[in-house]
Amino acid sequence: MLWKAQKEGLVQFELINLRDFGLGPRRQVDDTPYGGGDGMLLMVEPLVAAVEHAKKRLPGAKVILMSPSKTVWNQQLAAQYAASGEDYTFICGRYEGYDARLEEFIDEKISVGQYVLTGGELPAMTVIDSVVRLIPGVLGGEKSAEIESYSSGDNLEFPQYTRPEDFRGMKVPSVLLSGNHAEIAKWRAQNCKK
Ligand code: 4G4
Repeated sequence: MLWKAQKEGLVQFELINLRDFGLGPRRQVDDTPYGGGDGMLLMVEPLVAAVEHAKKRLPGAKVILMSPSKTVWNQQLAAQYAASGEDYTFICGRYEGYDARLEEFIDEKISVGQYVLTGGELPAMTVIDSVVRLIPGVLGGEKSAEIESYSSGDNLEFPQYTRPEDFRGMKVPSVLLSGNHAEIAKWRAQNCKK
């Protein structure tokens, strides 16, 4: 869907490879932490060079760091981002983290949940997917009301069925086959999962 949305000019993605901003002949992007400790950190120079490159491409873009803490992503934020018309740059961390001086170059930190992953790429993809599907025209023929039912927080989700009418004796509620739209709406209101 994201690929199709870009082809249709509804959204535009650009990938920046941190390695292109690495230091020295080995294009180094990571180093050991001062004061000791396990593992490696992303160095501030390549990170800031990459952010500044992104800023040249999109001067007004908000810079978001995907991180295991702070603000947790939700449907309300997805709706805000989708409606904002702003550009966004997502920084995806790796290793054990990043040099703290990167913070100066970040507008917001966002987490997709209270768990740690090896990199920020999947969180960034999650955020991007949740925003792009809300851009008008991305999901063919979808109504804004359907979007609202999720973003209102109280999930107005009702059970849905498609063919067959009878699966191993489990039947589709007959009201849904009745064609009576008032009755169907009533049934759906009464059967919200909540
Ligand atoms: C920044 C600092 C996001 C980014 C440290 C990123 C989980 C989430 C990372 C790290 C992430 C989330 C490698 C610990 C990358 N993990 N929940 N990992 N680590 O959104």
